[in-house]
Amino acid sequence: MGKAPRDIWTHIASTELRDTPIDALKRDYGGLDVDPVYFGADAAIPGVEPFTRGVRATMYANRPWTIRQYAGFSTAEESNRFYRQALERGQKGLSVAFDLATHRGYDSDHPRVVGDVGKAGVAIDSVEDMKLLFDGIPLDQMSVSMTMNGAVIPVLAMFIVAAEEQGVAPEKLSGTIQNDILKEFMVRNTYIYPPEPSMRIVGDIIAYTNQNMPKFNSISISGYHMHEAGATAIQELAYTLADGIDYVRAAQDRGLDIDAFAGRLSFFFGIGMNFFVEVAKLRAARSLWAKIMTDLGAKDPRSKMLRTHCQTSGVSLTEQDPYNNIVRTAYEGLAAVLGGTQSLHTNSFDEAIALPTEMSSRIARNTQLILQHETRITDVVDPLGGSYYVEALTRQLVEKAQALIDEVQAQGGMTQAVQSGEPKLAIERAAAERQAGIDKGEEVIVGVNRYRLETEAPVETLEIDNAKVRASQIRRLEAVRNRRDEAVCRSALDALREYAAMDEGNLLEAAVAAARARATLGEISQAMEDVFGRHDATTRVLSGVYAASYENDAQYAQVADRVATFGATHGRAPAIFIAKMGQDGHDRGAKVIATAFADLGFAVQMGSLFETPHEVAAHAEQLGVDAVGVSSLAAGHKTLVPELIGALRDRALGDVAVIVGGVIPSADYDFLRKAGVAEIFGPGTNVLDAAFSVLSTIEGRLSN
Ligand code: SCD
Repeated sequence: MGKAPRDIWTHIASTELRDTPIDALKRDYGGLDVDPVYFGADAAIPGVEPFTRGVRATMYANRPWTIRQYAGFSTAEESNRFYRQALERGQKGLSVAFDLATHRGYDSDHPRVVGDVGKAGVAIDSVEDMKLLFDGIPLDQMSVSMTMNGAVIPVLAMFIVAAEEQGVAPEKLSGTIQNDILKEFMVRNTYIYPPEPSMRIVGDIIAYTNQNMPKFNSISISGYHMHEAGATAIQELAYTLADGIDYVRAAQDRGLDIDAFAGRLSFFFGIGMNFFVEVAKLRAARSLWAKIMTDLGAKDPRSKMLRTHCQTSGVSLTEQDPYNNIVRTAYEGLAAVLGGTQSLHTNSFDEAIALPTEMSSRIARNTQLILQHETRITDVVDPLGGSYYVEALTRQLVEKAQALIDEVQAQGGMTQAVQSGEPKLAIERAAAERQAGIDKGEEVIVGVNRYRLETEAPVETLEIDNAKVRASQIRRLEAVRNRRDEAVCRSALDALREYAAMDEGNLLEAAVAAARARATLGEISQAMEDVFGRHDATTRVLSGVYAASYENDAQYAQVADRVATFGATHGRAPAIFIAKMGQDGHDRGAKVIATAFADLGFAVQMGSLFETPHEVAAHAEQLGVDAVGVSSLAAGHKTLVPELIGALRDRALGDVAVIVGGVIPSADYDFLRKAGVAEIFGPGTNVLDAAFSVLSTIEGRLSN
């Protein structure tokens, strides 16, 4: 006879609890006796492989999840102030958001990033910025997550040097670096180099942290961005775990022992509104990963634990009736916790509109504090374990995600699949189908396609003075460049370039030396770009998905008819160029619009990511379009859109209608209209309505 589940659990729980007796976890709810764990007949035990019920035996009964709010804006000083206040008010771990210039490896003085500096995250150009970011925050005590993938080498190097100059050795550092490049090629788009050298970088980081930073999680294998791009739960699970398989193989290929590094691989999932599916998704992820790691040769149970961070879903937030977002986030946060997350970010309610304010950040943080302190859900481990529904959903997700993982493996793994573009297209197809379902009212979004308010009260939003941030960054960059020993800095950069070219040596190790010598983020990135080149992705637009979802729909037919009439009158289809400007790589909305408009009969061309306003104007001229549709989700619109309109006018294209969509605070509408924008579409816009209105604008301009 094997040991009873409770005995096995008690044994592991005692280790986790150290000196605390297990009975200390028992609760009395006004005469109701509550144990820290309950068992069914299936013998599934929390803290035991395959960890479906959680990676720890005692879970939150012993230690709650880490409240880790993702934040960072404008300058290092401002972000530091914000972090310190958040930590005083109950936050437990840090999570740094960098601006898009930093993500893409550009210093703040680079001409391509004029609209991006300090927006949507903090600008980091050198070790001096990194030191200011963590000023007064002891890095041997605080675990720090950094969401960085493209410029991961200079950022991690600067973090290591900033800690060193605080007197903290690398082995004392705890935290996580995202370092997940495969999903960047698929959905998030902050890559710099082509896939192959990018995978080498991932491997170098795993090897370096394995050697020097034993408490640091070398990667955060992320499904969140797939979720946000519109992936189904099955796709998010399968592609994320398949990415994980490739990272493990990449590390094994360089001779690392799986049990030496696997315990520091971590994950990151998105949590949306489909409550029980999200709970089951995390349970399924753990059980799938345990099996995958066993198959890859792991022996140590710690190597098989899928430890994860979660973030509530940004795309589930609405611009309309935005206080509803507080409720949505609370339910999503609850799902993440019932699913057994290790760390959590809850979104601020105004994130569909602008950057979070102090007030909205406080509510977001308090949402977790209330879950931890008031609801008592931390008292019992995996309280949904044994629910017929949740267990059945978990099993189904395991099966279906496994089938998709097998499909990817049969094609040679995720690095191959990413280069073929298939997973990206599959996710885009799912996103377009979902959008059509919302537009048709089949999926109800309260305050958007049902119960909509007649007038929306304005919400206070935070605005970053981007020009001011850029000016101050440029001053600091100049000071760093003036003060450093140029020869030492050059030779460190040369060594890094050589490591890149020879395909040997550890790039992070070389970058640490360069960061110490005060080489800037842009210079360190450029040294590798000199060898690897910069990746230029081809943009593909799906067709037919929207049309198929709208078969026999009267409104769809009406808009398509009007587009056809336009064609008959003008001898050509209405032509629109969909543009993404600056370093904003969020292209889900742009892709959905491109697909839908093309299906409706528009002639749609989509630009590459990361274009400058002048490049977009040049395309518009070349293609002879009637309209340029700008999609902006990273707050660069007030700089980039007027520049585009100016560039169009310079080319005598003042008649081309400029249309803006995305995350645009309503307070900016007037500014944009005065600058010459014809129409603005916020989140939650019905795509058919948008198409109708764009067509009317184009017709209006042509008849003038
Ligand atoms: C935990 N511990 C326990 C325990 N629970 N010990 C005993 N009993 C229990 N019940 C121990 C753990 O073993 C660990 O110690 C320590 O407590 C900390 O717990 P943890 O569970 O490891 O928690 P944490 O340190 O917070 O780490 C969580 C992750 C980590 C592993 C998930 O990778 C992480 O923090 N990730 C965050 C990633 C993130 O913030 N990403 C933001 C992305 P040991 O370590 O000694 O074992 C934002 C983003 O991309 C937004 C979108 C965008 O920008 O596009």
